Amino acid sequence: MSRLVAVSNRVAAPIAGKSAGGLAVGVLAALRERGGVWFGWSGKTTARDPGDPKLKRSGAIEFATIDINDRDCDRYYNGFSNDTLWPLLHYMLGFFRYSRAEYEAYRRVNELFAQKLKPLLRADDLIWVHDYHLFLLGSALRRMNVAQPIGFFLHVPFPSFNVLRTLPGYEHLLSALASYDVVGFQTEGDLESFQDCLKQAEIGGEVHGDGRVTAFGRTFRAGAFPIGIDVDECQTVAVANFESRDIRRLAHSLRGRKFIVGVDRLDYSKGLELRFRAYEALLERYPTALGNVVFLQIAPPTRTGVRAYDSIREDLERAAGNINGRFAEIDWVPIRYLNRGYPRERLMSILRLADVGVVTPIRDGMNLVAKEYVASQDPDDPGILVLSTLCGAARELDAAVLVNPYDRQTVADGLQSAIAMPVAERRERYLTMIDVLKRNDIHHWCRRFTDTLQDAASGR
Ligand code: ADQ
Repeated sequence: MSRLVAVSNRVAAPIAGKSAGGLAVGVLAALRERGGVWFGWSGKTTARDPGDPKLKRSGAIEFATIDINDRDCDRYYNGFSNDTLWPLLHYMLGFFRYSRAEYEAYRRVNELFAQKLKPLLRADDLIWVHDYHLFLLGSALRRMNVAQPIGFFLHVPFPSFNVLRTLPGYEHLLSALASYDVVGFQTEGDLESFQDCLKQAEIGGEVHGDGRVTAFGRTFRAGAFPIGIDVDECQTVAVANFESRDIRRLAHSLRGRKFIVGVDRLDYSKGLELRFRAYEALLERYPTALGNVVFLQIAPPTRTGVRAYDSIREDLERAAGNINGRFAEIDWVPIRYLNRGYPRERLMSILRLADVGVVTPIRDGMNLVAKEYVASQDPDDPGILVLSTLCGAARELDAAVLVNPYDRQTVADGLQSAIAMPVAERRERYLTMIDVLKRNDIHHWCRRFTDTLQDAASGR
């Protein structure tokens, strides 16, 4: 079997007690299954030439990391990746900002990744590039005569042409994607948006019926590969920690009240303030909820230093303070808002304890927390997922209570129906969803993508 070389912006060696983002959870699971190399940024910057990658082995995985030049790092990461591409790809043009200098830094960092990765490669490697920070890596590697199969997976949504063309030079991104052998998206909808962009007159691409597309003089595969989770691991971890002191303390503090949980990175795409306001609407509309429901939101800060992220924390603290000030009683606080990460084991048990999991992003490629919430439930007495229609997970988890996150009344009604749902209906919905999750788990996702890549490359 070929060696798998995964490449992403950051490399996340598993550290007990530290939270990993969605991409890291997926890449780690893929590499644990078949071993290989994970290459990416160390998180450090340097004023000198970054030198050779630092190598560190942990079990079957070799971690290879490089530093990035001081002058490019902020423009590449905070700038073009997170202030330009992230809002663009999430259809949130109100946050979109563009600077030519930041794009140039992004291009240079993609080149640097290619230069430092090339010497580590073996002839039979499969290279799997992850996410929007590295759109240009495939074309940079091809210019350096790297001939191994290279695939690209986008963890976030792919927008429609009318949104994409907001970006000056969007054609460069599309043409860079044509250097890969396989380009993967989270949903059929994202794939269709991509195909539609290629078919525009100014691009002149062609979509063949068999999963291949031709554009910029190359024919390659483009497909939907919805990311899954490790269902068994999730269940095992959730059960194993359920009797821990922390979880017992949390359960005791609820005093039999209904328990709603939300777990997200602190990001404007996750719709957290709208969610707080929807919970406020629940307390306004359903007097039985007063004193009888507790909402716990766990949201560790990310991307501190990116302008748009600095204000979210304050907005949320204000909203939580408002709602608690308005409704709290001497022995009941309606919202518990925790602004920090949690060890994965504890998190899965918290999800298991919750009667309702609320996942209401205003745009999300997939959303693994939605899947983890379902997987961590007790099959005999499962909780219910209230899920945004605007995330990739809603395609597979259509037995959840689906809501439009912009409509606070609908979300409030959805929360109430989840709280009041009889156990027979909860079990039925759980069985439908767990079946979907097991059929498309993380191992299936990884195998499907790497098999497609291997296959595309042999037909090349
Ligand atoms: P993210 O935007 O990071 O991922 P998500 O898919 O929900 O979002 O994954 C978050 C992961 O981090 C989950 O596994 C969750 O358990 C973990 N996590 C979140 N908050 C945590 C906390 N407080 N403590 C510990 N762990 C925490 C990106 C895309 C998504 C896509 C994934 C995977 O934005 O749309 O689903 O990649 O492709």
